Amino acid sequence: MDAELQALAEAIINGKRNDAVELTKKLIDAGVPAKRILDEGLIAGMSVVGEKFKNGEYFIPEVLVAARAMKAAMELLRPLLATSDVEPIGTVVIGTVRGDLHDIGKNLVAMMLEGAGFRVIDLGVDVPAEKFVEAAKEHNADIVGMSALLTTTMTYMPEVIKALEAEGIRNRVKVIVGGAPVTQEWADQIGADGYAPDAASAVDKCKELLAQLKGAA
Ligand code: B1M
Repeated sequence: MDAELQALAEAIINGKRNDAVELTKKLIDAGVPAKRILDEGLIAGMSVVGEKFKNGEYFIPEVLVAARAMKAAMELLRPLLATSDVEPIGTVVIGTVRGDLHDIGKNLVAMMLEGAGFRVIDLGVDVPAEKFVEAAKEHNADIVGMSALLTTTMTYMPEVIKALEAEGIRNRVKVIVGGAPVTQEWADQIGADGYAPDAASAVDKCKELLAQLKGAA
């Protein structure tokens, strides 16, 4: 299956949506675990796209078609990552912060959290602080998750934490942050409760934060 995974990565790199969908179907049918399809096919391909964008070989249109191909393939993996008919273990409100339109990583985190049994309220992209606060209150969230892919938008994360404080709900929600430019140091600096470098670790971290929250209750 290594050749098919490689071909899937190539389909993402070349923005071939139909090929990406067909290859993902083929890999699922062959019993390749969804996590492997994600890591070795989709994410591997998107990393190359990022490199090409960085070194000027690709421009926005190429990146967009690659992103569309990745999104379409990810939709096929969604049911495999999500569990059904189980009482949610906790509620996570998640979004990409204001000014930032990147949502592939955030969607992946949301999907994996759903798969791990969390109820996920996805606020989408370009989310202002007040929307995070409103949703956290409305859905009685345990965790607020923020994603940022730009060094210029990660600086908005502390604004959301301040807004949670101003509304008096900071002590009853845990905050997790992530996204390519985000680090553990940044999370510590802004007073977030957790950081995760990837979607699988985000699930572990959210479970840990939930346990802390329940332990404190
Ligand atoms: Co943009 N872009 N982009 N882009 N883009 C980056 C981020 C960039 C690093 C590319 C580069 O220069 N090499 C660069 C940022 C530089 C910087 O700030 N340091 C960049 C830039 C500059 C821009 C624009 C400013 C370009 C322009 O217009 N001149 C512009 C900004 C638009 C905006 O947001 N306002 C822009 C636009 C776009 C597109 C719209 C074309 C498209 C996004 C499409 C979409 O998302 N629907 C796009 C893309 C696709 C990328 C790259 C190529 C790929 C991002 C991606 O999807 N990665 C990216 C380069 C790169 O990162 N290699 C780049 C795959 C995804 C699975 O990984 O999102 O990191 P990631 O998510 C991971 C982890 O970070 C983590 O888990 C995920 C899964 O493992 N994670 C979390 C993410 N969120 C988390 C939350 C958590 C925990 C973990 O807890 C809540």
